[in-house]
Amino acid sequence: MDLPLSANIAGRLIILDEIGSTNDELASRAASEPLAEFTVVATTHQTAGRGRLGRTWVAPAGTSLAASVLLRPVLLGPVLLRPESLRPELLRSPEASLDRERFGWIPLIAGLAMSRAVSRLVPEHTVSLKWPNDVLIDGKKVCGVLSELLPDGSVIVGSGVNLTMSADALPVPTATSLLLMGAVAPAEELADLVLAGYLGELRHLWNDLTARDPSADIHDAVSDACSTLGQPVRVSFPDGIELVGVAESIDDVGRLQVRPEIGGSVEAVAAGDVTHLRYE
Ligand code: BT5
Repeated sequence: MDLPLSANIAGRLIILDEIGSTNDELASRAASEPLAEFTVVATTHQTAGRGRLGRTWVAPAGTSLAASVLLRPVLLGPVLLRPESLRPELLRSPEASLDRERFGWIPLIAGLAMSRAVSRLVPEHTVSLKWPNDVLIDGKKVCGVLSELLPDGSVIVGSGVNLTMSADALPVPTATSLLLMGAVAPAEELADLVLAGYLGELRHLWNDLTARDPSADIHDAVSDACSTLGQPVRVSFPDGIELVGVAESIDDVGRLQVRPEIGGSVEAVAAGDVTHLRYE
């Protein structure tokens, strides 16, 4: 496979015919060799794709893009540092120097970057971001994002995008693909358009997020794109507890602010599965 547009934008682009998980592959390469920021591992045949919380990401061979991007907030490039942490002795100590609070923005900017890339290919449709990590076309999931922190403080952001799946090949009824939404092109061409668009947008957003004086633009752009806001939602937490309420806003560290249906004060949700109740 050849992805010429994406190769121009990635720091380094590693294209594989087949791989278990692009996130795992990038993590193992990052552990064994120094890799530049925006190194990307991509394939259209991922055999052991992972979702969040041990779930699986499934796609028939050749019908989807799986791409993982390496972000290095500590060691290279723009840094996610507080100004008071800019002492040289702290630069290689993730625990001391990373402003972890702002890591909640990483899946959100990845989802925003992907929703912008996807919307160019399906201009007739409504593309939105479902907090925290799904890209939806007309309310159906076309892309999921899995962000993972490595021991050295680097972050891998993996995205799966459904390109040319037919309706009967969709893994779940809540999914869709670019083809089903009218983007007609071979999978390889769609993969390159999506990945190049995504990487270009992600570079801008990442630079903005890691600027020492980040603008409010990211907060506004993510909020504008996020179809979860204003909706009745059910949040399922990893421990099994559920919260039903209305998603009101995203706070300054990327958490979803939910006003409980049963009353009480607004709860800030950092991690959880959100169901849009209007779509149930
Ligand atoms: C996600 O998890 O949505 C994150 C998926 C990330 C996949 C990428 S591919 C590249 C990189 N390498 C990896 O190994 N992973 C990343 P979550 O929110 O937990 O959603 C998972 C759920 O989405 C599943 O339980 C299914 O219900 C549904 N699902 C599985 N495959 C899907 C698909 N192809 N399209 C839409 N929904 C799918």
